[in-house]
Amino acid sequence: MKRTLSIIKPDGVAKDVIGEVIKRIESNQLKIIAMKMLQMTKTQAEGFYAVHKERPFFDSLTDFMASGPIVVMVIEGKNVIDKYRELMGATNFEEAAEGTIRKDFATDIEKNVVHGSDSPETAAFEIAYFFNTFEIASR
Ligand code: IDP
Ligand code: MG
Repeated sequence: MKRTLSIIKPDGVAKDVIGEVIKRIESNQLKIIAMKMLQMTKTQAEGFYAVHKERPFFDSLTDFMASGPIVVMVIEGKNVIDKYRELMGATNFEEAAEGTIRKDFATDIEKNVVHGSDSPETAAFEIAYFFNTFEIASR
């Protein structure tokens, strides 16, 4: 699998860093092959983050993810899953490396600007959660 799902979360959209995130993707040899803006319902956010349903932050996280518009993208490239997670930085922005998206724009462990799939299996599930095959370009 050389595709991953990226989300610019509601805080990232509110902070007007959509262009910044896209610039970092495109300037690191990764290609956007699908993209749209939408707002999830609470139920859709719960389905997306179902793997975290036992976590103490699940209710708050899914409220947050449904709180405003998000930008979802499919990104393609060599080693894209690891590469995009490297561009994002650690979950906790305080631990994120210099120059990463979360280090530069996040202000909260929950509201951390971006999401990226963490394995080929989750990428397949997460891409199909938002896009059908006709919505994904081949470039
Ligand atoms: P990831 O987004 O870096 O893969 P995960 O552990 O998969 O991190 O957690 C999913 C999302 O849940 C995080 O991006 C963040 O928004 C939120 N989250 C993770 N850990 C915490 C926490 O300890 N408190 C509050 N929110 C958290
Ligand atoms: Mg994760």
